[in-house]
Amino acid sequence: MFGKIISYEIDSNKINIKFEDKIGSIEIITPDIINIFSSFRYEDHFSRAIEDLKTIECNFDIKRENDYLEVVTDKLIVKIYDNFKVDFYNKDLELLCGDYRGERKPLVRCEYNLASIEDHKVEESTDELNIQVIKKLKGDEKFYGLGDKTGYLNKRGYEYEMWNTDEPMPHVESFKALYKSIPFFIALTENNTFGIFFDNNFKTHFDMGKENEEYYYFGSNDGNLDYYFINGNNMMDVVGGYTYLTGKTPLPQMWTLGYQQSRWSYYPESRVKEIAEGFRKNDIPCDVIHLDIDYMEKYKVFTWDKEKFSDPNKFLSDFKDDGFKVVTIIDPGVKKEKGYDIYEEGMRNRYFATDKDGITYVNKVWPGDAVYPDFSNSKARTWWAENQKIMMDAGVSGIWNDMNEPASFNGPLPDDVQFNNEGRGGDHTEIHNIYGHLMSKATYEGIKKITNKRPFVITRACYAGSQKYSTVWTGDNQSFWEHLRMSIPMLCNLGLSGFSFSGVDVGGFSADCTKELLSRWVQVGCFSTLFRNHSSMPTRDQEPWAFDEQTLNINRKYIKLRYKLIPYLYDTLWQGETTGLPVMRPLVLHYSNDKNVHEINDEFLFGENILVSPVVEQGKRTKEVYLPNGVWIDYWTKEEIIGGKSILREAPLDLCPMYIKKGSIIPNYPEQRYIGDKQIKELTFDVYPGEAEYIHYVDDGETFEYKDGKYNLYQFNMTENEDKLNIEIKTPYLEYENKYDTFKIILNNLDINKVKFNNMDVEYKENNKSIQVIIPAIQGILSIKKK
Ligand code: MIG
Repeated sequence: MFGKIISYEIDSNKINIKFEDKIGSIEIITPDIINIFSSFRYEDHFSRAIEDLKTIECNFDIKRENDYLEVVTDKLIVKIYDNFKVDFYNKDLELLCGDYRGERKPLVRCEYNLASIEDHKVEESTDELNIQVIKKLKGDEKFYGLGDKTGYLNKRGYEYEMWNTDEPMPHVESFKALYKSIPFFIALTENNTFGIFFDNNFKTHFDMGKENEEYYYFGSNDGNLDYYFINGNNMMDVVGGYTYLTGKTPLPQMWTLGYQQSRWSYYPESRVKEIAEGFRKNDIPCDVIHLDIDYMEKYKVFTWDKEKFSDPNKFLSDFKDDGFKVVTIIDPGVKKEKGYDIYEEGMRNRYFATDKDGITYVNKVWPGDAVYPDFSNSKARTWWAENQKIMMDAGVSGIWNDMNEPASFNGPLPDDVQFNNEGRGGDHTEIHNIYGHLMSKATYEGIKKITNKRPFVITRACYAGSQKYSTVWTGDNQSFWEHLRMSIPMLCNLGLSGFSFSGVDVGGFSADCTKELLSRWVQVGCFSTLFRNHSSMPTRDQEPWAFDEQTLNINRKYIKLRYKLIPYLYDTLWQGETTGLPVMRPLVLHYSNDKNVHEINDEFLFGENILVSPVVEQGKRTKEVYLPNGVWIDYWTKEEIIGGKSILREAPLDLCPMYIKKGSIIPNYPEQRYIGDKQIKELTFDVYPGEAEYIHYVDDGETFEYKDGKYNLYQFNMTENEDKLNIEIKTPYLEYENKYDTFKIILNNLDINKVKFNNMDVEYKENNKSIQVIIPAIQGILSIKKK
């Protein structure tokens, strides 16, 4: 397609290469990130994922060899051959990622009679694509990422499509597409790791070595050839590189980390209050109740059904005083109804998508005949952003965007539905995968401007980069054990794809939950950033108290554990704003040198220090737990276990196996009914002696003032030897007015003689296997003499 290399020219960080038949370019974004580009539709990237391509000025050399061009950065050697074949090497001349030179060899299937096999169809291979990059498989590659795809953690051997899909059938591992399109994956080989981000928002295909053992490929029939090779010393670097391009999950308001209760739908007002009372009565912390589509008048967005909620402002403000926030759902579909202001305004200003003749396009969703806001029109986005004021003024605290694949009841939107496409014009094939992305961006920007607080937006459909604007959930799962099991690899892969703030419907959306399933689900849900129990309209109740006393107790135990861990979670999110690392992490992210963890699907890390190995099978009361190298402490018994092996852990129904890495400092909150219930003047640190560095971060938990420096940092440095444990506490930065008075330090598994803080003896309490000391929250050295 490209032909032979003719010549090249350097244009700052970019090298434009003239091939016989086409121009290609390679751009050095950073010494580790290289962009490969050729225009098939647009001259520019026209990226929706990367809003600010931060190209770093860096040194590179280029020379022409016999049959290739060689580009050398501080980290990589890139060789470009005829036909725009590209090979990436590290500085040791090891091939990291090479283009495959042969033709694709589609799968050979045995011949079959179409009629007889109708019910047993297998997927046909994807034909040759206009834009297609075929990469060599070296051997043992594992692939991770790709967003919310079903199945297991490692995507090797499967094929996927990026086409945002609302699929009402139970999600199973053969699905090629779901609600989200994140065309990014990480490859892990014996010695190396790298990532590839194919920034193309048309329908794209990814074959991770299914068609053939010799190669994997990705491609599309439209858009540009535009991908980034992201190098890294380890998987963490690669996630860092990918989020350097597409953005990091920003720090949310702290209350969004509390427990959230939802159902389709809680109404009227009295029912919502009854649910809230249920939490108080049963001594279960809760921060948010969600209102699903029935709060609206005839499903008209930005309206209230006054029969169900007679005075939303009063209701929401009283509710807030009681410590409950309300999040309301907003779908994109705007009811086609004369006199409905949102519809009329949108029509007047031509804010809706049209058919190819310019007539407003109509399909059916919840309100009946509905029109689709054109979020690819910046004016329509501003209008949508301003509409958020209606909800914010009423006292709503967050917005939940659903149905934005976009979904439709009258068959899919035709390909030729027309959009503004930022003034360039474009059809549904181009906008489909970014519709949810642009909707959540508009929602985020509106809420930010109106409230000046960190917006809480939840979206179902999205594209790469939406993590900057929105939290995500994995859509309509079912109350199946299989879906509890699958939630772990799905959330882990979403995390590797940049989405740190994500979750699934705890208890399952469709189908009826059981008490055992809910008991186990809450043990996983309490470790996902978005912790929301949600269920579909006709299903049986699944609030924490909907079953028996035991189920209630288990819910209480894990929801309280979650609230205890909020400062640790918040610290992890704060760090993630710099590193891009997610909260829920597959073990392979930190322990990729240990082959045993490459395919662990039923275990994960919550931040770096807590390993969670939940039970995800009915009836199981033991769990095989793999502990990677190092020493791990059983959270419940404080038993120390040497890692690098599997153990069998007793796991009665109320116990989720959890392990803390030796050398951990974990901040804990006291019990609260909701976040902000108490002014926290004493912070507890749950310490697992060893070597550790930890930074605890504090800000107002709501606004953007932290960006102007209004925050506090408490830094801990722990060192240990035979007879001493030292914790050096520093306060390198204290610019936020609310400061702690004291720290309560819990030292686990220590037999001690004496505790001193800044050389003064301090009293300590012994409690079981732990020691407790309370010290002022100031700089100093806590030194503990062991027995
Ligand atoms: O067609 O608003 O995934 O969470 O409860 C169903 C009703 C529409 C799908 C969402 C689900 C929500 C439901 N919605």
